[in-house]
Amino acid sequence: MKIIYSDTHRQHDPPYEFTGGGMSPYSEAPARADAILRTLREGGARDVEAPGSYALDAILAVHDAGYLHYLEHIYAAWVASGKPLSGVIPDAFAVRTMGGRPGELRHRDGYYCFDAQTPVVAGTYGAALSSAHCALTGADLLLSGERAAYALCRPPGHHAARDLYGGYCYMNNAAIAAEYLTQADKVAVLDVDYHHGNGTQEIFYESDRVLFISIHADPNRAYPFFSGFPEERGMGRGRGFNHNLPLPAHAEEGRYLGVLDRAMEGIAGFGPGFLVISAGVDTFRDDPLGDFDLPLDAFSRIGGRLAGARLPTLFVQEGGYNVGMMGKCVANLLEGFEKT
Ligand code: SP5
Ligand code: ZN
Repeated sequence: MKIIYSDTHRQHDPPYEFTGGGMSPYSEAPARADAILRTLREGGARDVEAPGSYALDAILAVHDAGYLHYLEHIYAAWVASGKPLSGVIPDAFAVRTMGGRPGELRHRDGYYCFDAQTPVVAGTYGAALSSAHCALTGADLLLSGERAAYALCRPPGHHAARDLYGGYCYMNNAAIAAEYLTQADKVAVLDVDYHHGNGTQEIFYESDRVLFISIHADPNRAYPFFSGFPEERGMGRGRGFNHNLPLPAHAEEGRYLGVLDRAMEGIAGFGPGFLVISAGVDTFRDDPLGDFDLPLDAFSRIGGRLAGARLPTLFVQEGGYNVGMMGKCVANLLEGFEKT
């Protein structure tokens, strides 16, 4: 299958994240995408293409205009007010009833952000835009009749909501691609990243054109903590079109595949024309951020299950933090799909 990739991701390279009460090296590093591409090439992949160019409209169908303006300009405003070059990390957040919005851009950090682990640096906006373009290019490949495509997106996207960033995500690549595909037919988004895809859930919460199903670590113990519970089923026309399937710590392959089978039944019942996979591989047993127990070869079997839907399928890269092994996880996932 075709791989869509751009080097532009490298310009998003924050030195630190604020997690666990202090600064540590940024987990969502450029080496992740480099490792995936290298492994896929070593496995014989030759179809690597650059993303096409798109008008901002395709992104504005999912994200708020003021939000995109903020992402583009906040770093310069932050540095101009004497703050550190290492990146924008807000220290006051617009939570719950605090919905007011300061007039000046430089005071708006924390209005569009929900955690302290997702810095904005000079290259963030360009990299996030290019990442979204990779997903859109993959969507266009499906529209032109390809059975599947893999968008090697970095930064990832599934935590980003209409006007909120966090969880290393700024633009919701999978949601942007899914929304774009709805011009042709209904779309199912299946999120298999270890973390709940809170952003994708929020974006399609009131939609009956996009079904969202997420299999993830129970938010009672895992990030993003405030979203991803089974009671969240959608609203209005979207009621019944959002499904959260949380799993306990140390979840093993048998249990995982059982839940995946339920998700695939839900997708078949919905009858979409396209399947978008938020493909995180932080479910791997040796991932530094996860606590599931999936061995490497589980990813081929997961890929096989996904292929069973017999739908044009777009894989969008999300998380995965074991730089030494994540390329193999992705290669197995895609091979398992292609062999089925
Ligand atoms: C896309 C995605 O997988 N986002 C995940 C965000 C979860 N962040 C939790 C971070 C806490 C662990 N920090 C470890 C620091 C080691 N450098
Ligand atoms: Zn994740």
